[in-house]
Amino acid sequence: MADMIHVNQVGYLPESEKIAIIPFPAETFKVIDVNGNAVFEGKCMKFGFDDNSGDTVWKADFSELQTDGEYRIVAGEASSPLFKIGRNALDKTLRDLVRAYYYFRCGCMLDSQHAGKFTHGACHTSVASEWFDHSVKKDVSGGWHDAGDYGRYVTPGACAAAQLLYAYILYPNALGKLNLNIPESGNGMPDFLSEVKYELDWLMKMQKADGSVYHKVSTAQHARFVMPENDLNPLYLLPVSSMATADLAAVCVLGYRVYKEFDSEYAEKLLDTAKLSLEWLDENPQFIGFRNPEGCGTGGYGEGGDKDNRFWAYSEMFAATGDAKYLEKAKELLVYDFPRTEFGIGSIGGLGALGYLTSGRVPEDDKLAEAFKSMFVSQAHRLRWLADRSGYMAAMDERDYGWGSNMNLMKHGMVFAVCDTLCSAEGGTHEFGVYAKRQFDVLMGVNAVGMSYVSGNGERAIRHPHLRPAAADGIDECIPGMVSGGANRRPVEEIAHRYIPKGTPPMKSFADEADLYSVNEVTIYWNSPAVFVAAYLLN
Ligand code: 9MR
Ligand code: 9MR
Ligand code: ZN
Repeated sequence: MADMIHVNQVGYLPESEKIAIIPFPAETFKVIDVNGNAVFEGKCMKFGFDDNSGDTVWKADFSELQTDGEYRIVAGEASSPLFKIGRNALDKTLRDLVRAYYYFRCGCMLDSQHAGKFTHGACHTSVASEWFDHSVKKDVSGGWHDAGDYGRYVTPGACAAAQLLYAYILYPNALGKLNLNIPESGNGMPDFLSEVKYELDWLMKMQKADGSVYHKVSTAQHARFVMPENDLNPLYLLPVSSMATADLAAVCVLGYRVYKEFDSEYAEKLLDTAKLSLEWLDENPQFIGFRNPEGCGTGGYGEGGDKDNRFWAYSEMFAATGDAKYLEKAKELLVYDFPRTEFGIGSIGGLGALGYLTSGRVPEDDKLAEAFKSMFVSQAHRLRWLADRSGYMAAMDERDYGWGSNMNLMKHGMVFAVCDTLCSAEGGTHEFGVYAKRQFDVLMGVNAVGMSYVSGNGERAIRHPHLRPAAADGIDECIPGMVSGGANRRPVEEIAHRYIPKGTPPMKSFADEADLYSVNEVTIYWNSPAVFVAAYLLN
């Protein structure tokens, strides 16, 4: 990549910090406008060797340039992709990231009025049967496909919906007025919430009469690369897990908090659904994990325990109702040592902490609230340390570059954003805001492969994600707004070494190849933390 200069390929807000990364020796750089005129010149600062990329890099700081326009950075013979500076520079990206959920919709047709050229027929509408007893059948149509595959799994779905709802709670200015051009547009509810509702409606269908929740619905094996309406294999409901049950309760009661302002009847339905699942959890304190039964090869999403899931559910229930008994239950779970600052699938204690902190029921100087805040702040300190020693300003250590590394990147961005938004009483935490922005810059092109990891956004954006409709639709252009999993130092596909030779540094272990699902798949829970960070930046 010695000929490349790395920038956020969509752009920068005018007052924001702006730093290009140059992976070759350069003393000076210029910013040129679309006519080739230099509008800014500066000196490059040597950073030195960056472990995770293997690059020796120089920084080009052009933060002073605040004039609206479209530019490139040039140094020596090399130039960067085109990017914008302006109030609206990130607007399309935020909208695309959210509109991606419309493209993930299952159970309905995507028509050209809303989907443009990326239409498809209604999919996965048949009734599903229980895996171990085919005579038990249920309509569980709807929701979002999980990812590049067509499975619909409760825990990742709840996690994505919750991250989106928290983005809305904390950054309503950025999200509340988005015009998404979805079938529900103009119905009186913010489009953003209509889209999330589409998933909540499905999640509620996954609940059984006794309150427990099926772990997932999918075909027995992943479909071939066909359009969703052509995936006609039978659908199965896989056994209940306590994680799915707790996550469903948590996200429904969180939904109650958000939707009651717009649709009280719907909000009550969410609350009742959550209560039923919580009662089941009370009566079933044992961990019920999940493993694919023999013959089922779709996403597993097993977890080693459910204390974080249960904590999240009780914390949300307290936040919504103020009932002290739920707070007691949540506190009892804090004797277990699950992480309190994690927002992603598999470890979601941080969502419980957010529930408590945003409940509006926390007295001044409350010990528990202070404890949560100081955990976020110390996590942010650790992440800042990582970012400061990264040539690309990425708050990532070597191990973070695994399957779905861009989720880690954006989760870390969320920690910085949450510190800035909720923990400022701690003093001095506003300094973390710029680190949230830097993680977003990394996603959008300030990385060692010089790619924007969001399809349709940036001159060198991913174009070939592992995404069945994108592969099967025969359209050259990629569905926009999809976040790639990103660099993975241990890709699992046998053919991966053809694209990513052994010994490639972690941050460079990427190829924009549809075959590489452990590198370049897209998922609903990799988009959601990116929506959160983008909404933070635009609020
Ligand atoms: O497309 C599937 C993707 O969503 C999963 O993340 C991945 C791992 O479970 O599996 C993909 O499906 C592959 C299957 O496991 C094996 N045959 C090839 C399939 C498509 O590449
Ligand atoms: O995102 C999941 C990743 O963390 C795991 O390492 C991987 C293997 O279990 O599975 C990923 O989840 C995939 C799921 O199984 C099926 N849908 C696509 C998901 C992303 O690749
Ligand atoms: Zn479908």
